[in-house]
Amino acid sequence: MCKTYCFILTSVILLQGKATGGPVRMGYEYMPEEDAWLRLHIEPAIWPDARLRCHLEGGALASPTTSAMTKALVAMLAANKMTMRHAYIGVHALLSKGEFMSMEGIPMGNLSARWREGEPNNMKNEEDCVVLDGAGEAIDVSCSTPRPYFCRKESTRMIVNKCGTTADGQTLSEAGYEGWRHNEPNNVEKEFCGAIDRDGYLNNCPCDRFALFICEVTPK
Ligand SMILES: [Ca+2]
Ligand SMILES: [Ca+2]
Repeated sequence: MCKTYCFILTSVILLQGKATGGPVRMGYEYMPEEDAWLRLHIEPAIWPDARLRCHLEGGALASPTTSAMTKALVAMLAANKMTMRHAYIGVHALLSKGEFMSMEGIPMGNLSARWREGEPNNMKNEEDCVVLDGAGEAIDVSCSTPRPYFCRKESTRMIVNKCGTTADGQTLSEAGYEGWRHNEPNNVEKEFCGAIDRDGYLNNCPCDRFALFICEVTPK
């Protein structure tokens, strides 16, 4: 039974549901055809910032890699009444002018989405990023105009926790350390994530607070 807090020691993002479907916080929707999670960020950002934001969420800018992906991205625009608008995808030509590829390095020609008629036209010689429109067509655009954007997270990167456990599912006691700061966990403002203060004491805090973070890698 969860107490008044949920603790995730190594994750700054709290996710709910199972990796195979349930609702996930932060606006991600599960896509069974790809076994991946997608999110349409409505708040506009320039392409580099959109890329960074997806990365900070543990994913990458999404690209229409398959027809199912294209369909899903178009459906997300429609669900947000944005069929007449565009959103950034991961396709760009920032590494080599005119050679558009996805974040995964897949050339545009091997992706599912097709260029809108007349595109890419590289207007003013500054269109190195790509948006998807409500019809599922791609348009090259300037990277420096704020626009909505799509993020994708792989299912295997979703960490599902029980309340009061680390990212590995251990209780703090099992993990070997539960040195809370005096009067913590206090859950003063929906503090569902865990942090460690500079002096080594644990503290619960809101999951949307910007903070340094530590990753743990298991040697292969
Ligand atoms: Ca264009
Ligand atoms: Ca606290």
